[in-house]
Amino acid sequence: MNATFKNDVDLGLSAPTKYLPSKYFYDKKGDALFVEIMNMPEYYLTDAEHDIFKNQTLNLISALKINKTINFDLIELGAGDGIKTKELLKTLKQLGFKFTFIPVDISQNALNNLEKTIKKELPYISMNTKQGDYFNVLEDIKWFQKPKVILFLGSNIGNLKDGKAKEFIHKLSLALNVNDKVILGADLIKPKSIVLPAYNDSKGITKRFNINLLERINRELNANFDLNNFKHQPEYNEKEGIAKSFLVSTKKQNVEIGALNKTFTFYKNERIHTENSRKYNDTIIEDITKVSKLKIIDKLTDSKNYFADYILEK
Ligand code: AVI
Repeated sequence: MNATFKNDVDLGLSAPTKYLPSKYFYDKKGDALFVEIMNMPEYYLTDAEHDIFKNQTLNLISALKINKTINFDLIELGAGDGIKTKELLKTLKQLGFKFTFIPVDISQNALNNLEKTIKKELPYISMNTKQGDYFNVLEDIKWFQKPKVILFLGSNIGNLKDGKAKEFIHKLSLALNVNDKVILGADLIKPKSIVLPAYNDSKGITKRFNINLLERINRELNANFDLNNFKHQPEYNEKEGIAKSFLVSTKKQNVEIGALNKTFTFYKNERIHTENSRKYNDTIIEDITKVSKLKIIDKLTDSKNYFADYILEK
């Protein structure tokens, strides 16, 4: 993991347009900041998807067309804090469905926290956690024998560029058997006045979330980023539908990364692209899924029409 982190940081900061992969946001501090982000008033995504899971649980379950007599695996990719999923787990159990909940996350720390809360609040749920990168985990779940329902919620897909998202959906499809289902959570394209504040909150939590990536490089790769010399700059335009985050160097500066034995120069106003958060409509989701054998069979939206959970079937 550390070797990949080191190589990816080297690649990103050596590129003509500097970037850092957003998957590295999620160390222990980043996980905690992301939980704070999900609870902030500006970050409408969590409430919107929670609205679907809480108020349309039965519709969601019937859209999945699961056979009650057969045991299945409910696999959540990028499990996070599980607040939405708990609504589904509770109702599935009440209705007598038989399943094992398998949350997958890149962060072992996030999985440990989730396991603790599920054991405390829903002790009757059978659960196995799995740590890993989504792409790698798909190779393993391919061999699971039982029918599968995959949860890929929170618009996590939006952090992948469209090409990568297609590759991911294609790989996901290859890991599934006929009749297996996917719930794909997607934040919908909407005006800048709603989207941008979600990535530029008034308390500066998203800024700390971005800056933590530089702190992580300092901590893990023995670097000397001066965190005061970078500012957080998100942007969004509705036509493109992608919220983008940047860290901007406020002056010309050199940064040494000990683990790479290299010095990187940042010019005044030079940007490091840290994240894309794509927003969707039906056409984009159809385009991303059409490369695979997954078909859209249903779509549920929240009461404000901010967010959609697409039900896909192989
Ligand atoms: C995890 N992912 C869907 C979040 C998003 O909205 O792109 C990550 C995030 N970045 C800044 N705020 C939240």
